[in-house]
Amino acid sequence: MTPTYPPEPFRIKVTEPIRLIPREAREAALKEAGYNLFLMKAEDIFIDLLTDSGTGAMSQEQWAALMRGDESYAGARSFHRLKSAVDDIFGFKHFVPTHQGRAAENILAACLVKPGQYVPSNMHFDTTDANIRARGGRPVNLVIDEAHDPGNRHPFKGNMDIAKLRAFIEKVGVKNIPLGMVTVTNNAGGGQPVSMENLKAIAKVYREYGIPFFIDAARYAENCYFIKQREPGYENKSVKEIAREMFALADGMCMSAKKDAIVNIGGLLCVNDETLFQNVKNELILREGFPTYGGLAGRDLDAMAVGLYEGLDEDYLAYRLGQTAYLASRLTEAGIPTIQPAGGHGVYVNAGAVFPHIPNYEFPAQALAVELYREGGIRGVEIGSVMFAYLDPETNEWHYPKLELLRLAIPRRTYTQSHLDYVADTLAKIKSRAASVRGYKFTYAPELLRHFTARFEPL
Ligand code: PM9
Repeated sequence: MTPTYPPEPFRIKVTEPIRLIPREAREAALKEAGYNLFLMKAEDIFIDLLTDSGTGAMSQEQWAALMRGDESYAGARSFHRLKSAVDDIFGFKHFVPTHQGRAAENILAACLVKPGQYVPSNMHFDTTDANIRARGGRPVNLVIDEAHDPGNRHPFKGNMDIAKLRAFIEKVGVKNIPLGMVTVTNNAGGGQPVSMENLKAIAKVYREYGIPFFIDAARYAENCYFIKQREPGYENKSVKEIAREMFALADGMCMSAKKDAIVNIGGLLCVNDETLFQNVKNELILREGFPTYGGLAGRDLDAMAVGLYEGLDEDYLAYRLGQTAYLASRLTEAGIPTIQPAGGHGVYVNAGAVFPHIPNYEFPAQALAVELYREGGIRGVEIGSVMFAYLDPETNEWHYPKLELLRLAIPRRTYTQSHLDYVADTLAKIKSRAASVRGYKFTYAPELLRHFTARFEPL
């Protein structure tokens, strides 16, 4: 039974018009963009579920905070307001702001990763994966097997397989692992949470081997709310207390603030180690900006300071996770297979199962992304072989991800129940003509992060 749609814990004060352009115009727009939805004009999109990153609605308090922005080059009041929030919520010794999450990853990889070294995680997301590869490193995904089974309703499908982690460290040797990570929630694997029990076990293993432990914290607040809902012993703790417990396990974290800090731009890099912090600052100054603004305007720092607290609000989190659960349930009713249970920030349609006749090298999830736009002007994002297949430099063989997914990411505080109903109804229409849909081939693809700029042709 579909859960009740949660009433939004806000009302709408500003609106932004959206429109569905005619079918022929959608067809022409697809062709012009080389069938890559990243290359389309946003004005040609009706409902945009490409990403929940930087696409949410800021609150009245955040807009007010923008006006307080102190644009001093060094030591701005905005920095100190952000520092007070970051220290309070995360509790690391040091931090720098960055312009977004990948900038924090780049700095971390520049400071720690040498060619040939490995960085284990449950699953790295695309930019983390690419930043490690860009330094000659090897990202390694050690998520539990249940993560690859879309129907398995394990409550913490983002967990790392601790036995695999130990075996991996023993196999490649500690000296070849400059840092270990975990992504909360696990975006590449369905927005699934990691339990506190698993986080403690991960921290224990990394500590035992002397490997610095970093959390990719893009959606930490959603992860902590799942812990509160699903993990015994946490039901009476606040999400903020759970977050403090989680970060106390790690040596640092990198975070795209465009997700759970509900800002349009921004990121954070936190560390405990003094020497690493010095190196981080030097790298930051070279690439981003002075350590008290890190590539952002003072007003952005203020919006982030407010958004960090709003992202922890439990009424908001209940509504947010209720919204994704509602969409997932509507799709299940329509017979559309999705990763179960629903993720925190989006619903992941199992495109490989919608189009079983399209092989992974003809990109079934890309085909579904194109159909969703063609049918209803809706933009999702492929999380499958376009994004994650890679050529192994040692064996010269292509490796394909285990699942071909179309992610429908829900921007924060942006769309309503009727928008989500429209998405579910549109997917149901595509399902009824699924057998006639064909795959795609590349006409252009760069080596790293190819999903952003690749072009395709229908087969
Ligand atoms: N995630 C997302 O849509 C935006 C880029 S890909 C369309 O999910 C994690 C877990 C992320 C993430 C971005 C980043 C990078 C790091 N870790 O986009 O650079 O999901 O702020 O963050 C995107 P930035």
